[in-house]
Amino acid sequence: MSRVALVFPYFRTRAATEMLFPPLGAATLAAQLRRRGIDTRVFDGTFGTFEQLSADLTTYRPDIVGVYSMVSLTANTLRVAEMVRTSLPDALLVAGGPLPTVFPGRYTSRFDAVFRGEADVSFPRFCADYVERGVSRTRLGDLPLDTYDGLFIADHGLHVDNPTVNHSESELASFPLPDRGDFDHAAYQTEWLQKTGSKATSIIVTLGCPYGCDFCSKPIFGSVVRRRSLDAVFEEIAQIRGLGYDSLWIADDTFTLNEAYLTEFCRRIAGLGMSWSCLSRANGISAATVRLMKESGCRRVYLGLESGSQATLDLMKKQVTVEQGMRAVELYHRAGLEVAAFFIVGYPGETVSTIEETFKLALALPLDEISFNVPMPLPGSKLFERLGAPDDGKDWTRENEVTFVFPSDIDEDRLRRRIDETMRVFAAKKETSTARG
Ligand code: B12
Repeated sequence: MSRVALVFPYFRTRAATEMLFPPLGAATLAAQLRRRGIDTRVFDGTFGTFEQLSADLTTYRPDIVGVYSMVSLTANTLRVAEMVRTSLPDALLVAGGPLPTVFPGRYTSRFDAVFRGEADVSFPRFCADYVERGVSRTRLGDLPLDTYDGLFIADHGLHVDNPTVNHSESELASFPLPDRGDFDHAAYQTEWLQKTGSKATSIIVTLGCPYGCDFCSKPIFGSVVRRRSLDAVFEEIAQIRGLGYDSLWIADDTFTLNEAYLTEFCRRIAGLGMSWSCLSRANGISAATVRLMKESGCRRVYLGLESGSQATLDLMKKQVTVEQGMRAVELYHRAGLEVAAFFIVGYPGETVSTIEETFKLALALPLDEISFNVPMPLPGSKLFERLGAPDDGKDWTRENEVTFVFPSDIDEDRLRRRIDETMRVFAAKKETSTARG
């Protein structure tokens, strides 16, 4: 029997900002592979160690090892690849996920193949063909390589660079639900219960984002928005509830974009005893919809307000105004929802005074949580194209640190001090308002 291993090479760091979710990409691919009758196991490193993962993987003896990667997982990805090469020399090594999608060439010296973009159909079909036809890793040319969407190979004398795909709504509706069977749900739930009092997990309901923010990269889902069938979504939610979760963290880029769809979602989730949170935008939401969100169990909305300076928002190509952001916060707050806001400070082109406008705004609004980041030139973003790769010795692996990975005129120490001060003032303000009840 042939076996496929899917590895999520993340080992929890216990950083204060850490949020733990089972990797949905691996769950999605596992469901598709199992539907094709392929013995598949997901190796989620989150609660274990590299050594444990290596031992478990070697014991499983997979024919194909697929590894998910993104900017913050680069070092771990390469470490897993080296380990597989040594312990399982015949296993086919395949990389996928956001960073391999943007920089497939960086992976070809360690991986036999890379899948770029949405791999729901292409990777499982490739695996099925590989095992059914008895192909080995040095004979990939025996497969119809030009038929797999997003496949990239530059090794063993082969050069394949197939276009990526964004699956249509009807294709998405025909896919199996993500298979969450291999995750340590007890560990995830304990973690969330301790931190927030509820047991949350992530779900993807809509794919894609039509906006073109300067700092954002949309490596997998791209710009074309697709909404999943709500029947499938609610079947998935029933499964999630069956696993013991009582809260959803909707990971969509733009969940609140379509009010009719959102309204129907609210109508169907109301009464399920499931709280939920999502990302929203500063524009395009009515007071009536916000009330419905609250009534249906929405607890918290995350807004990327980014800046208190219109000039900076324009630099970021946010396509919203500072006033729209303020109004959105008020709207959600008045409806009784918690509002969290993300801000970016130190954007290329910013001055000390525009940064101060952001701190001022963050303290003026009725927010429940705030966070400040310095810009991170994500591969695939316009910002990255302008700034290029990070400075030597600096990388993206540190989650949410105030460190510029590109040359900047902004005084990093001063900025860090101002962020700390603002966070302290915010915490004191929140304490006072809680005490007042
Ligand atoms: C949920 C999420 C998180 C969650 C949890 C992640 C988790 N445990 O899975 C949290 C909040 C913790 C998080 C944190 C961060 N995230 Co995040 N996150 C996302 C988000 C919104 C959705 C991911 C998801 O669940 N997708 C749904 C599944 C189904 O899609 P998928 O995983 O991409 O899988 C598909 C393909 O990639 C492919 N695939 C996946 N795995 C594999 C494996 C193989 C072998 C193959 C062949 C194919 C393949 O097939 C799948 C099906 O089509 C994405 C944005 C997005 N829309 O993709 C950003 C995203 C992945 N995050 C990103 C970033 C930068 C971060 C942070 C570094 C941010 C920060 N500054 O702290 C941290 C790093 C945390 C860490 N642990 O390392 C970037 C990555 C950019 C890049 N080029 O690498 C993204 C793309 C957002 C963006 N706009 O740039 N994130």
